[in-house]
Amino acid sequence: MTDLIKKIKSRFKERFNEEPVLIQSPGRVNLIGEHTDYNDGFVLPAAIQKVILLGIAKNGIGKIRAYSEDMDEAVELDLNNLQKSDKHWANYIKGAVSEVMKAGHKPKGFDVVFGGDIPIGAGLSSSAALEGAVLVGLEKLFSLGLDRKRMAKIGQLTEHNHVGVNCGIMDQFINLHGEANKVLKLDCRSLEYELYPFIRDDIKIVLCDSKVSHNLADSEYNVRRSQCEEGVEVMKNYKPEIKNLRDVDLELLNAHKDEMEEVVYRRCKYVLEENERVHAACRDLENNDFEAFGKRMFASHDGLSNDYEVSCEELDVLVDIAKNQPGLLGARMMGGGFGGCTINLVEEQHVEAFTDAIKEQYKARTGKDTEIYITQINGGTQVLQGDEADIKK
Ligand code: GAF
Repeated sequence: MTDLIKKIKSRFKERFNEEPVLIQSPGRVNLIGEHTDYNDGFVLPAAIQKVILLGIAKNGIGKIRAYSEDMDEAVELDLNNLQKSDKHWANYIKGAVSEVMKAGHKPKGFDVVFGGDIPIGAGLSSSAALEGAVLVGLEKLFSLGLDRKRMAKIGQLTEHNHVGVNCGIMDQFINLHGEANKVLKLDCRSLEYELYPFIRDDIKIVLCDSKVSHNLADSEYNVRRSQCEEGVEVMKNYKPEIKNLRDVDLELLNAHKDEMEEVVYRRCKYVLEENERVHAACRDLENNDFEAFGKRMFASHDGLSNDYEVSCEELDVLVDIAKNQPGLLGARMMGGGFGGCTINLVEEQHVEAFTDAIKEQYKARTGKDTEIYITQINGGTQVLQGDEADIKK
């Protein structure tokens, strides 16, 4: 981390001749509760130690000048005429600023340099990390009066209006509200949340990166969302007060199963079951019952693969290999799907053998290499001050 801080500071000095404010912004994992957030359901994510570090300072020239350390690319945007950038990453910055302005705030020109170690396209939410870092940075520089919930909503609007993914609020919310050693159960309707300690030193969170990212991901994501809405439309005919799947139970869904396409039924059924799994998994955490927790992760994966159909061969293979390893408590695909990582709970003494087995067997079965990340749960986005910069990781 100290190296990253030095790198961002010296790049900032070199490009803009300034001392920036430094923001540390994490990636995320989700223990359970997938594709439930945009149905006003429940999720159980945590912020992790993989981070983006962003340096930011006012520039007084009415422009956004941004430089990505990892891409080695720079952009310059006019604050009074924010155009879509041909650099994909710049649209997260441009989008966040546009949404802040749309909400009536008036940020001024600023410079940004950022880089980090959240793998891109691995489903660890590097995009929400960039949005969170920019928003916390803008608040720090211009005192706009944005609280963290508001920032999470603005991050989500950035995805909807400037990236084209109709995502839920999980990624942006956990990025801004995560706490070290705790998972966060979020009610995606009320945005109320509870934190659950996750401090078993003998159990590690191991991420296996499939290293694939199928380009179906964004389009199919939006299709899933519409299918859930289609199911809701049917049930609204019987209970007009229903707003979305949050207001539906299995009994009602099953009663009207024949009035919707079979695929729509399966999508809705998965979401209702997954919400129940989140509640049950939190009870498992309270009881320190990681075996039960792990079983729910497998059930979640089955639902995502068979009913929600957002897995892919590589993710299924990773879960299948994991299932047979000693010390494995639970495994599932994580995030939007169609690639990215699986999340695995592994007993510490077995982590090394687990890692070796996954690497070897994944290669043998898919011809591909995997990368394994052993993560720890960290705090949400924060401004680093002075020496703090060195002790936060
Ligand atoms: C992606 C989205 F951005 C989240 O909002 C969430 O829907 C997730 O996929 C699936 O649970 O990360």
